Amino acid sequence: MQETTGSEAAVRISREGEVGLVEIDNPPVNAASRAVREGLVRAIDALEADAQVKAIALYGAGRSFIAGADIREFGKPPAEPWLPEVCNRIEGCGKPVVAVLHGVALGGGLEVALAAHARIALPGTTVGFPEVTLGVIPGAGGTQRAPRLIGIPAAIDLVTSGKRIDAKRALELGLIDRIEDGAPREIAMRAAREALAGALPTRRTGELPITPDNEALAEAAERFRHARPHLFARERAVEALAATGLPFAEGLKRERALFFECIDSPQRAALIHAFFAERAVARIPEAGAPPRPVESVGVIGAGTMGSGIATAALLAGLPVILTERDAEGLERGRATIAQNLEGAVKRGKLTAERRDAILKEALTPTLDFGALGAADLVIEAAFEDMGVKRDIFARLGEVAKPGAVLATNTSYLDINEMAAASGRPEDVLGLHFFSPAHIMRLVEVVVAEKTAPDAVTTGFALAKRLKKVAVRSGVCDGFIGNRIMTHYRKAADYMLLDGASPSQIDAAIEEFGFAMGPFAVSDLAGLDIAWASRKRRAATRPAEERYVRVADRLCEAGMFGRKTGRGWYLHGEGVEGRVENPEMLKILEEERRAAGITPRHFTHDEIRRRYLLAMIAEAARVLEEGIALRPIDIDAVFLFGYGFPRHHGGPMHYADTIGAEGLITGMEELAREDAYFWQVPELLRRMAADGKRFSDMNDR
Ligand code: T1G
Repeated sequence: MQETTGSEAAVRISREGEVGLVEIDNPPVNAASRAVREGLVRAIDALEADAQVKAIALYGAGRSFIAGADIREFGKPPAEPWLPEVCNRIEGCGKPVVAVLHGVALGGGLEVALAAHARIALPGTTVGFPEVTLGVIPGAGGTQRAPRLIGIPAAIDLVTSGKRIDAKRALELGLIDRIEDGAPREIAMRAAREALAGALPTRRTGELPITPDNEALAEAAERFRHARPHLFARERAVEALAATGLPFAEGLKRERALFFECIDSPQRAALIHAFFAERAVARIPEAGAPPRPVESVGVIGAGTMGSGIATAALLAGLPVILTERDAEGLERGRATIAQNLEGAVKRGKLTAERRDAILKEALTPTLDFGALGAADLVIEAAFEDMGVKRDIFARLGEVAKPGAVLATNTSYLDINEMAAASGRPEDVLGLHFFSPAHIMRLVEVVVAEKTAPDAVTTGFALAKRLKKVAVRSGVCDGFIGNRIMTHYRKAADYMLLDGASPSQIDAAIEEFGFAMGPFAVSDLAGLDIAWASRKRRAATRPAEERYVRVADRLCEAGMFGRKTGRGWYLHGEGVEGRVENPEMLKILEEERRAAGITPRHFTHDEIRRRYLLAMIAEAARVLEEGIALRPIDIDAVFLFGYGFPRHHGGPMHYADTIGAEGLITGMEELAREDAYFWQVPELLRRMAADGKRFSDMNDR
């Protein structure tokens, strides 16, 4: 007999002889929505009351068990039944309850499983407590039940890392009792019968004894008190785990209180925003156009970027035709790709056999430009010079097969010019990768005037296949990320000339949560890259724009940073930590004197305020001009391409914590010293007048 419970039939029960089956069906990931929670309670009530039923089994429909609480509900008033109550109801059931896991059982999903009296996982299942990555802690008994099964040290590792582990590791730890292959429903049937026959041991997790380990808890508490970034939720998680020293019911109450402390923290709002940002950016105007099939990729240019892009495509299982102008360059590219793949083997992302097969069969290095005619999509990653790119696109327009998408990896040049040179502008777009291209997740998909909608969705589909986060950008100098970065880097240079030092500015920005400050990043990337941009823009730089020459003079002296051993800092053998380059300090001194500047002190707070205000101001203009679709797209660019700290959610999410009025006041104060640089974007004034936040513009 088939019954449905829960408003959307999110939970269905059925009976097979003495076994009551509970199927959770809430696509796409069986999130524990209110309907699922209500359905689970009704199911347990009904099956416990049914004298015919002697054992119960829970399993998920579709691709997984339960992927966790419904994070769309966070920040809204919690609706009953609460997940911890559902878990207690399952655990308190008078009949054996077995959970069968497949796909994923994460967060609240794993907590439901731990509340069952036994757990079986299909091969390939992954489980974990990702809550801390969302700024919360397991709030449905996970911090109280997991330690009773796997011990406090393993529970600390699992809960505070947010990592996912596979079924084999879960079995070793004791989170699950068995790994069995087959269909979840069949395994559920069999497991329930085995539980009845005593062949599958069952027990209430909450009743298991706990082995105290105050030393491990104290060490973790100390570690996370000083950790960078300082994540509020990780500390609360350790406190919740420590509550296992209380009677179980008390421990649950303590966990719940700590969970709500996290729900109220700004970090939770930011981390959830970052989670949804990664997915929201896929909602583009062209979404209705089916992408063109891409079964092979061509890459023009075997330099660092070309080799990185080729590596990313090869790792995604795509064959790559790699071209260069000369054999030496081509060999260098092939060697770089081999090195990149070796790194993937070392990181456990690839087997050595797969690496060898890729290099032997999937990669085709060639000097024959015509070979690109076989590719469904070609990415140009040649020298950043418009003349070079125009020639390439003119040849590509001839050589590439009809319907092939022609992409450029340029970081700021005008794609419309390349499109025109190709003779088939509807096939041309930008795919702006970030170095190292096989590691950094961001790709800016730059839509030129005549780019066809299905070329855009082909770019998005390729990015997804490469496990990248694609963000749609319009055409302007620097697209979204580099354009905004160029602006806030100026704010850093102004502070440098006015009295701050590179290491002070870097330290202040790293305290905010960036892994590296702007000067350290510049030394790593190479000062010559931005130098080329400044020289290109020199002719059109407005007279009223303040210009700092320190970086140019470092470049003129060949001091490009790490690759030359000297830049803002000294690098190489024997250099301990961050040592400012004395020649840079001398140039800085000369430039200050030439500008008649008496250096003044900057606090870290002021450095952060100026830097972030400049970032937000240019971001608002990028939004106003329609270069970015929504504020959340700008957040995604900075979260996935520029190391913006996730626990601040991105520049626009962070801007909302200040509000339009506060931003305008801050900019107007600074405009007193430099009216040109600190012009207030019109959008901010409209937002202030309308009482709007950036988040109000994310639903477009
Ligand atoms: N709640 C609501 N929606 C979710 C969701 C969730 N937990 N997980 C995914 N989605 C949406 C997602 O936004 C997307 O929607 C669609 O599902 C497909 O997701 C009490 C408090 C499960 C590994 O952190 O890690 O439980 O954009 O594109 O790549 O202690 O989703 O298509 O409209 O990511 O195959 C803990 C988060 C919550 C798991 C699948 N659980 N999700 O990846 O698909 S907190 C998580 C994931 C908690 C308890 C606490 C992944 C996935 P749309 P997708 P995928």
